Amino acid sequence: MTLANGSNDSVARQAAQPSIFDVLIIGAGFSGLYQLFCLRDRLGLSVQVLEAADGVGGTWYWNRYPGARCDSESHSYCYTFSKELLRDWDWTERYPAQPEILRYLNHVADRFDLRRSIRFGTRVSAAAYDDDANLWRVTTERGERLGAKFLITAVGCLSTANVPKIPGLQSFRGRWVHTGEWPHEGVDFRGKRVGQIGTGSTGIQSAPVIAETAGHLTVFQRTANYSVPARNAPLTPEFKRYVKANFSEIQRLMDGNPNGHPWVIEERLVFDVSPEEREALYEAAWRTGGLRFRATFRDLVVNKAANDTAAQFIRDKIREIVKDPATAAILSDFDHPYAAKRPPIDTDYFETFNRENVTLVDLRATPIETITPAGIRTSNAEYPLDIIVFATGFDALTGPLLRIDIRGRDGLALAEVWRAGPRNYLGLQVAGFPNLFTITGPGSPSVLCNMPVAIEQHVEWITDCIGHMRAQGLERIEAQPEAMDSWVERVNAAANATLLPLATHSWYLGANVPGKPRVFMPYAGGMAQYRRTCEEVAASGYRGFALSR
Ligand code: NA7
Repeated sequence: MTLANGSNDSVARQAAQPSIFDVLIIGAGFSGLYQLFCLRDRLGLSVQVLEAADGVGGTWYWNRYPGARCDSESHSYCYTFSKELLRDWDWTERYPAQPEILRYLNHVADRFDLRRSIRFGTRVSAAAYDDDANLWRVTTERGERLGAKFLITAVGCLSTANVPKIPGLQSFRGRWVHTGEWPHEGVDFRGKRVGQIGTGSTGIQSAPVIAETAGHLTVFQRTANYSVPARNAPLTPEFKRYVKANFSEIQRLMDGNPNGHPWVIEERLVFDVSPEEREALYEAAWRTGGLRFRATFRDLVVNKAANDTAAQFIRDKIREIVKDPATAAILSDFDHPYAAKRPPIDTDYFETFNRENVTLVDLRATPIETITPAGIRTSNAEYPLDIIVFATGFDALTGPLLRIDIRGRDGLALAEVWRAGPRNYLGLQVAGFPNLFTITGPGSPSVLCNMPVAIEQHVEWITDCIGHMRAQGLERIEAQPEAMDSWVERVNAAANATLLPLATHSWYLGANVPGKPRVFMPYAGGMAQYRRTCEEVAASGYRGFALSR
C-alpha cells in the first residue's frame, strides 16, 4: 500500500490490507452494496468499496432535508434478490421516508456483512487505466492508491449538488444549505425567515414541512411544476400481508412496467374515452395519488394533445386548491408537458400556499439579480432572509462521474470523450475504458425507472459478465466504438419518440447546469425493452464488446 498523506493510524490499518483487488467499486448506496455482495459472495472475488460518506446509503445518506421521501412505493423500492430479506423487512408507509430507507440499507449492510469490505470517508479523485498491467489505478482525495482489474462506478445519478452561481452568495450573512448535502444535525427553522429556491421534486417535498415551523417561507419558483398528491399513509397490516404473499406477482408487474413500478399502464388512449369519462378517470387517479397518475392512459407521454388534457386537469386542481388566484396562476403557468420533467408527487404542496406564513415569488416575471448580505434581491424587491434553502437539484448523471478524473487507454479523459455529451454502450461501458462499468450510467433507463429495479438489473448483468469472463479466462472487456455510436443513436431516438425532450430546461437534458451539453441522457425506451436488449447482447457472446485474454 502506498500512502501519500495518511495518518499513522490509517497507514497502519491500511498496510494490513492488500492494495490490489479484483474489483474496486466506488460508492456504497443501493448499487454499490448489491454489487459488492454479488462479486464478493457469489463470485468469490476480492472486492473493495470506496465510499466518500461515513456510512452506507448514497443518496439516502446525503438527502436528509425536511420531507425527504421516496416517490416510489415502498413495496417496490427495495432489493428483490433475497427472499429472506423480502420476508423479514417491513416498510411502515406507502412511500418510505429518508430515515427508514437509510435504516433499510444499514440493515442490508449488516445482514450481508458488507461493511468489512467498505472503506468509508474515502472519496475517489482519480482513476486511470494502466494498459500494460490491465489494471485500474485509483487515487483517493487523501492520496491513497489502490488498484483493481475491474472498476465499477456506483456513484448514483443525483449525487453532485448543483448550487447555482448567483452573485453575492458569499456575502450572505445568514445561513445557506443545499437539500442534497443536508446537515446531519438538521436545521432549526423556528421563527426564521426562510427562502427556498427550487420547486422540483425536492422543493415540493420540503416546502410544506419547512412552512410548519418557519416564521415565514418565501418560495422562489422559476418553472411552474406539476404535482399530484402522493396520498402517503401508514401501510395497513392487510397490505403488508398481501405484499409478502404476492411478491412474485408484484415483481411481474414491475418487470412489465416501462418504469419499473408495480402497476399496469392502461391500454386505453386519452381520446378513446369521452371528456366526462376522462375527467372521472383523472379524478380517480388523483384520489389514488402518486406516480400512478401517469398510467391513466397509454399515450400521456407520447402525444401532446393527450398530454394537454392531463395538464389542464392538474391546472384546474391547483386553481381549486390555492385560494389566492394570482398565486394559483403562477403555480399553474406550465411551459412543458406533464411528466416531460420528472413528475413530483406531494403532501399538501399546493395547500401550503394558503398559509399566512408562505409567499410565492415568480422568478420568470422577476428574476433573482443578486444575493445580498440580508437576503435575495429580485428585479422587483429585496426579500430579507435568515436561511436560504437551495432545492436546486443536481449535476445529474454525468456529474458524479466527471468529478472523478477518469482516464482510459493512453490517458484518454472521460471528460474529453463526453465533451459534447455522454456516449457509451448500453449505459454500461465507454470505448477506450476497458473493464470499467458504470452502474445506472447515462444511456441506461436509470432515473426514468424505479431505481432499485434499474440497479439490480445492471448489477446482475455486470456480475454475469465478469463471471463469464472468468470462466472463459478472459481478462478485458471493452465497448466497441461502432456499438457505442449506434447505442447513442438509439438513446436519442427513444427520447425523441416521447414528449420528454420538449421540457427544454430539464435535468434529463443537462439544461439545469450552465455550460453542460444539451443531450437527453437516460434511455427512454423502457426498462423491459432495455432489459431484453442487455440479455440479447449477453446471450450473443457480448455483441458490441471486444473481449480478450
Ligand atoms: P430538480 O428537479 O432539478 O429541481 C431543481 C429546482 O431548482 C427547479 O425548480 C429549478 O428550476 C430550480 N433551480 C435550479 N437552478 C435555479 C436557479 N439558478 N434559479 C432559480 N431556480 C433554480 O431537483 P430536485 O432535487 O427537486 O429533484 C431531483 C430528483 O431527485 C428528482 O427529480 C427525483 O428523481 C429525485 P427550473 O425548473 O430549472 O426552472
